[in-house]
Amino acid sequence: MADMQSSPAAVPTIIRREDYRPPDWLVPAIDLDFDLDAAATQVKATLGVSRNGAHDRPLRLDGDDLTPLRVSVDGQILEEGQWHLDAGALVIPLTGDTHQIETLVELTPAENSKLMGLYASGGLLCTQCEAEGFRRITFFPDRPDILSRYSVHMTADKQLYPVLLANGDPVGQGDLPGGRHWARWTDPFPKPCYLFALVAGDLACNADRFVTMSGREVALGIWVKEADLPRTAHAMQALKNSMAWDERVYGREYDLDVFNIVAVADFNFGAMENKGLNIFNSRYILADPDTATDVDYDGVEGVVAHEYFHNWSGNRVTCRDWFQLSLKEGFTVFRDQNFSADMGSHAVKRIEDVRILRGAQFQEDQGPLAHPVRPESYMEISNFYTATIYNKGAELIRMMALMLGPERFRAGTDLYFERHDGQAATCEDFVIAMEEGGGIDLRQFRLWYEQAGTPRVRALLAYDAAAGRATLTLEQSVPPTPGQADKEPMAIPLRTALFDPASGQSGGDHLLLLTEERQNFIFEGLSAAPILSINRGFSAPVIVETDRSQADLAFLSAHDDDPFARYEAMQQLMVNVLVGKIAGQPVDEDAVLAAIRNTAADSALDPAFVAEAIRLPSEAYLGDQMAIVDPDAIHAARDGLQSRIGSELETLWRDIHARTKANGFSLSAAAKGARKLRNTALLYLAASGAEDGASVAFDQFDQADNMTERQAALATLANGTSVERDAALDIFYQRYRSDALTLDKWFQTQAFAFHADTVDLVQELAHHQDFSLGNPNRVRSLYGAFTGNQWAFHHPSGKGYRLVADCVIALDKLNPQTAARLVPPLGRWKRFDAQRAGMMRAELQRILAEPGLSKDVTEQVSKSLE
Ligand code: B3K
Ligand code: ZN
Repeated sequence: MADMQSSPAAVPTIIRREDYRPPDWLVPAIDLDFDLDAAATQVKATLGVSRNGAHDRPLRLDGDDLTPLRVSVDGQILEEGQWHLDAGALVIPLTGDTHQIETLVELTPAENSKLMGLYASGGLLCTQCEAEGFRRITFFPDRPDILSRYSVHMTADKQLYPVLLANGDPVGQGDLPGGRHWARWTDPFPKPCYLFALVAGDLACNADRFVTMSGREVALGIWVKEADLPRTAHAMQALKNSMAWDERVYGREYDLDVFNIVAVADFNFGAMENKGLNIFNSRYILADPDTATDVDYDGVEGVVAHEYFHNWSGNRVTCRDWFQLSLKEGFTVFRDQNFSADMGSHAVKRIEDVRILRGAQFQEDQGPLAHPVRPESYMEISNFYTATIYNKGAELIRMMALMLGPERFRAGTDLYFERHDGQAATCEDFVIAMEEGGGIDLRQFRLWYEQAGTPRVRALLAYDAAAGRATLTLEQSVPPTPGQADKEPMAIPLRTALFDPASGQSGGDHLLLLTEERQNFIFEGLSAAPILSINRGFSAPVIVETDRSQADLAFLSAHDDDPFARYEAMQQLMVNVLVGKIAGQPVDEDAVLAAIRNTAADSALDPAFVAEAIRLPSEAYLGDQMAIVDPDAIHAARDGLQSRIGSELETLWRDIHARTKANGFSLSAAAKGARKLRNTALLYLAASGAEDGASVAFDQFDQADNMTERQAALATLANGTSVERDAALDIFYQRYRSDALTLDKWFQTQAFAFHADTVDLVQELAHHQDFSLGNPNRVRSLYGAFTGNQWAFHHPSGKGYRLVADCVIALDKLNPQTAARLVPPLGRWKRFDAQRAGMMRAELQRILAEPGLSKDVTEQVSKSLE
């Protein structure tokens, strides 16, 4: 493998979990000195290193794209020949057990288009190190089980970079000759290098304070461009709520004197939990009613909480190696999901989270990139920040929490934090803490970390009238996934209830634990054949198949007292009709119409829940229910049903639309729910074919005092071909062309549109003067949205595939991490007809043939072709 590595066309090395061994050298302390400048930044690093155990291996410091300008050991400058570079890493033979190593390198932040390491964004200098970006800043053993104390000194031009921030607490600052200044920050908590951060720039601060449960005062700062300050209030409130919530729910208190957040415009993902200095994609900080939708507001709240919660689940207790990524990510997603549920509606939050899980993770689990929550190998770790690690990982924690109950789960997390504080831990450590702290045997449950693929559970209910007994037979199977042909049965917790059709009542909730391939569960004392409600609250991330009739589903959609199960019954009712229609079977659309009418008319229900329940399943979700996805047939069937729902219930939609019109903007749950329902009513009204559909949508667009209603109206218009469509798109563009985050919505809305010409329009937009591959948000708003538009992306001409492959090839040269994220939609070729599959494969092959392809894209494409 070693000689292959040195050749540029080499197959990238595969890293395996089983190869983990403790580090040869530790770095208890590091001192960094940055002479900052966008064109040339010098970084001097002084590492105190100590030999870990008895061995004679040299010190190996990872480096990516770095040239050592000077290397010294214990104050002695080394000659070339006393060190060497191996695959970018600096290798230094050392004789003693402890040494001081000093290196000097020069970086060019302004040219760093990968946005990993130190880079320039909109006049700022900032860093991103997770997972392996620190090696692009300085030579260092870049692995999460090396924990060091950091002291960071920065000098910079005072006018260009008046604010200098880093991890931990500020300990000094001052002016220097030549218009420069300096600052020093130290972080008392040992941390892995992926949590290192610095920011330099001309920033304004929304400053606030939080008093912790033990009475310590923490200075909070959200740093943005001066003009964006008015858009930071929601993020600040979310931060304070998160800090209080983590104290109340997990007993976790913040530990430094300051907590800073910086918003940057160019960022590869949502945000980053660097110790004491979170760096955010500005889309998860900035919000005001004119530019942010309710979904954006919730996104800000959820991501601020997520990054804050990492201070304990991720920073104080970190990961031993990157195979353990879900240890911090799954747990932290679970924590942020519950926080958001507590801040709003538990029912609606669960529905939204399951929609995301099914939309992203179930698809991943069915395809060539399926991997376990704790993977066994990778080429490029950046490709493993997936829905499986994050969202399925969160479901694993949720199942453990459900089986343990709140008190025992808390005892488990207390033990976990206490035992592993200051350590780099494993997923296994977490499970052991649950077992010991909570008192539960999780031996079989561990399979959830090991086996990829979404389990299927078949549930059949038989009723014996004479005995008054129902027998529920559950059968499970876990499909084969790459590298895992045969699977063991899993431990699957299924919340279940049986409903009496006459009274509409259930006999209560049962937590059934399915552990065998096939198992019977008996229910006694039933006077009539019951109706099955299963996987209530989506208690396990599985696909449940039942033989429930449409009448049973209609009953549950009206009576189930678990809101998720009620929503699910409604969705299943719609899925059955649409999938049946596509297969040419006779179907009862009227049952769907009746269920929608009843749900929409039930004034006891939360409007936000109603909006979720009456919405048709997405085209992608319908595709997931079919052996071979037929995008055109799915679109036609769904569109047809939507129009019928629109026209037959037109009066209802007009009533809802009129009565949900608010008098002034508010972010209350009631106001958000009303907007959600109003937008759904508008969608159906427009789908009805009513002559005034486009003008009602245009009026909403024009009169709205908030982005939630404005964007929904624009999206509704974008699906059609009216003159109002063009007018609204033009007005929106003119109004927001200089506001990048809002202009993203203009691109995204068009790429999402159900419009016969979407693929051509996306091609045109890729050449728009405001489109740029340099900004990941802009790329996602156009190409990311487009690949999520099943009907358009899978245009029978194959134009959509070519467009995305062209983008992957061009973007890979600038930003491989973001380019690799566009590959999975092409990798799903096995799910489509032979013609589409052939064109998708051809595009993957075209990408793979590109010379100089990154490790990121190579891994995703080559796995997708297998
Ligand atoms: N931990 C970061 C994600 C880093 C992604 C690196 N490719 C944000 C988060 O999950 O909180
Ligand atoms: Zn995270």
